[in-house]
Order: sequence, then C-alpha cells, then structure tokens
Amino acid sequence: MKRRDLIKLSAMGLLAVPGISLAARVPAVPRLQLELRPEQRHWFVSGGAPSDGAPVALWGSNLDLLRLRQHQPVEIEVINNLPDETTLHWHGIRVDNAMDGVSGLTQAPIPPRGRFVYRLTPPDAGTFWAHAHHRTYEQLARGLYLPLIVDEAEPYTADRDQLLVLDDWRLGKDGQLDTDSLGDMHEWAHGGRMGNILTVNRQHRPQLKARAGERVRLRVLNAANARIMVLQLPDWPIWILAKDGQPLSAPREHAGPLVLSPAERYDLLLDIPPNGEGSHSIYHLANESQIEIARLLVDAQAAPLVRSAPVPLAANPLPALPARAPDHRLQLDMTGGAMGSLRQAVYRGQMLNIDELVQQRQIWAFNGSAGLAEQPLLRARPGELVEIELHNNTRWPHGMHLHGHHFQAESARYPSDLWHDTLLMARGDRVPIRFVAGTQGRWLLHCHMIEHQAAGMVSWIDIVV
Ligand SMILES: [Cu+2]
Repeated sequence: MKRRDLIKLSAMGLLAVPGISLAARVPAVPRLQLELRPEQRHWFVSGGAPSDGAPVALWGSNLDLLRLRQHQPVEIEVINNLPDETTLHWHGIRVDNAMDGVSGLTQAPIPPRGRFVYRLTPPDAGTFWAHAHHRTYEQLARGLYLPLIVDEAEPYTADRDQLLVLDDWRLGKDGQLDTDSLGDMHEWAHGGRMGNILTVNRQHRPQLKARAGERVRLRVLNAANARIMVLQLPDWPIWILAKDGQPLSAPREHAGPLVLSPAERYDLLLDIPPNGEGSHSIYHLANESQIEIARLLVDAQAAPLVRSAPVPLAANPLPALPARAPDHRLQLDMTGGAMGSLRQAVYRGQMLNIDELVQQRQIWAFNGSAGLAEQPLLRARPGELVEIELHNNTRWPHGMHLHGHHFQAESARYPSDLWHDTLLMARGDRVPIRFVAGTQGRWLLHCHMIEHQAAGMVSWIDIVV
C-alpha cells in the first residue's frame, strides 16, 4: 500500500484503532471475471428455417447469468477476448456515471485483449441486464449481453425462479448469423432489424420444468435489437411484481399477453394450478399468428399446497417524486424515419438536409438534432425534479431508455404507478415522464430499438453539481 493511501484510510478513521489489522477493518470487495468471447450455440431449427446441424457462432461470455447482491459492492473485471472493441452497460442499475459503460460518452471502449474493471454497488434489487454499448446494433445482434439479477437482501419466497430472456436472431442461408445485413439503412429507417428465429435463454424452443401447484417467479427480459415481444403464457393466475427492476407497491393481477419493448423487463408471479400437469406452450404473438417459443413441462404435484395472496417485493430505495412543480420542464420531439416528415437536422454541429443526413446514416432526430450532440438536452442538479414530454411524432413505435434513472410516465399503456427505465411508445403518443435527477454525470437518453439509436435517436442529460 502506498503512503498516500495509508493517509487517506487514516483520514477516514479506518486506521484509528491501534492493534486492529487493516484486513479486519476494510472488507475485500469481491471480484468477478467476465470474459467476453465467441460462443457457439446449437439451434436445431425445423420447418423451413436454415439448419444444417452446425453450431451458430455468436458473441457471449463465460457466464449465462450475473447474480449480484443488493447493497454489496462488487468489481467486475471484463476481459475482452472478442475481435472488436466494446463496453458493457448495466442496464437499469444506478451506477456511478464512470461505470455506465457508454462508449464515447462515459468511457473509451475496451480494446481486444484489453480489460476494464467495473465497480458497482447495486442499490436496487431486481431483474436487469448487462449489454454491449459500443456499435450496439451489431454487438447486440451478435448476442453480447447477459441477464443480471440483483438478489433482495431478504430473499423473496417463491417455489421457483425462472428467467425468460427473449431474443430474435437473423440467420442466413448458411445457418450462421447474417452479418452482411447489419447496418441496412432501409431497416434503420423502418422498425429496425428483425430476426428469423426466436430464442428463450439463448435456446431455440427450450423445455422448461416446473411442478404442478408451484408459485413461480418469472423474470422476463426482451433482449432483441428491435422486436416488440408479445408474450402469451398459459392461462393461469399471473401477477406483476416489478417492472424494469422496480417493485410495484402491491402485486397487480395480469391477464392476456404481456407486451415488451426491447430492453423492458417484468417480474411476474405465476401460480401453476394443482391440476396443471402436462406440457404447456409459451408463445410470441405476431400479427395473427402465434409462435411457440418455449414449452413448460409440468410434473405431477409434489405436495398439497396452501396458497396465500401474493406479497409485494421489498421496496427499493428509489427517491419518491416530490409533489411540486418540476424544476425543469421540456419537450422531446421525436421525428424522422420512413413515412416521416424529417427534412433537415443538425448533425455534429451542422445543419444537414435529408440527403446529407442519409449519407451520414442518420434518419431520426430528437428536437431537430440527429446523433449524439455536443450539448446535452438538459442540465440539472442532483435532486431536481425533471419532466420531459416525449412526443412520438413518427410513424413507428419506439422504446425510450434513460440511463441511470427510473421515471414515472403518464401513459395510457401502463398503470401510472410503475417505474420504468425503458418505455414503449406507440406512434403519435405524447407521454410526460418525471424523474428526480440522480448523480453527477452524462446520462444517455435514447431509443432502445437499437438501429434507431444508431440512426439518430440519441441524446443525453448532464447532471452537474
Ligand atoms: Cu425507436
């Protein structure tokens, strides 16, 4: 240890008691190694989709799931064994801005064979995910993400904890990821990149196991680049426990399909009835058709059940919205895309007409500005109340994500007491969102239909002290 570190510790009172060793006073922060590397998946696809039995080459990591504990500091050493530079973003987790993982805004990308140590102390328990935030439209399509669960300090009781990570992938005729079509401007101007096979937990139509009579905590995440997932579960009692990692004050009964924008999450409670033995399909509903994405194999009941009303998850220490006029109130006009009316926008400090924008691969704009501008959308101080009216002035749905914060929204699509870090907006929607400005730093605000972000739908807010 260096002399100045000793002085610092001494100043913090950590060396104040003679005879007590440092080791006893400063608990070591656990360090995880997360190796980003190529991976191969066997997807045996039948019925017209390509399959020659060869594994599909993706990008992934040495872990299937990252599991952290609420309030426990952790160091995650990311080792980049991929052929491209990258970063990782801890989606929905309130981290120090320098740990937020946004390439070009909060950090330089990690080069191939490079390492970067992310330090975080998750304040909120819940269902989150980590994903690449560098050339995201490509790296996410290659699979560079993993689900992240922050366990409650006091465990929540359910008979089973089941992840459902939904994704779609585009395979070419050779059965491998179609990478030639990455960056297709036609798709960027429309609904983004859609895959031609759907997976759950990176498996094609997996069989999930449960027992009759169980109460299952389902954690659903949409990890697709652009596809809105419409999840149809068996017709059993379902409650919503949490949205985007933030618990509801009371579990809310839910019926019908569950709609998730890219990056949205739900924690659900599902009661399998005592007579639920058998094989049950889980579907994605696409237009008029239903696509089976997984199957739930339910064993005979283990024991007679005694069931009580579902209890809420413990509240997270999220600051409540103060009941006063906002300190900042602004509008975000979302424009552009196919069939839109975008004629010009500012890009990198210059006003460009639509042809020039397309040459720069920009086709969407926030308040007349395409791409990440030098100036933020807003400057605020920690603790200030911010209201932004999002106006989807385009012909397309969008999934708006704010980094480092959760917000509440006045949207017909959602109950008003939900917290979001990502919000699905239909075309024409006007949705005021409100949040308390968090910690100092540069926090991104963008569409999580990630081709839309790449093609202009991105801005940032600056929190200054
Ligand atoms: Cu969008």
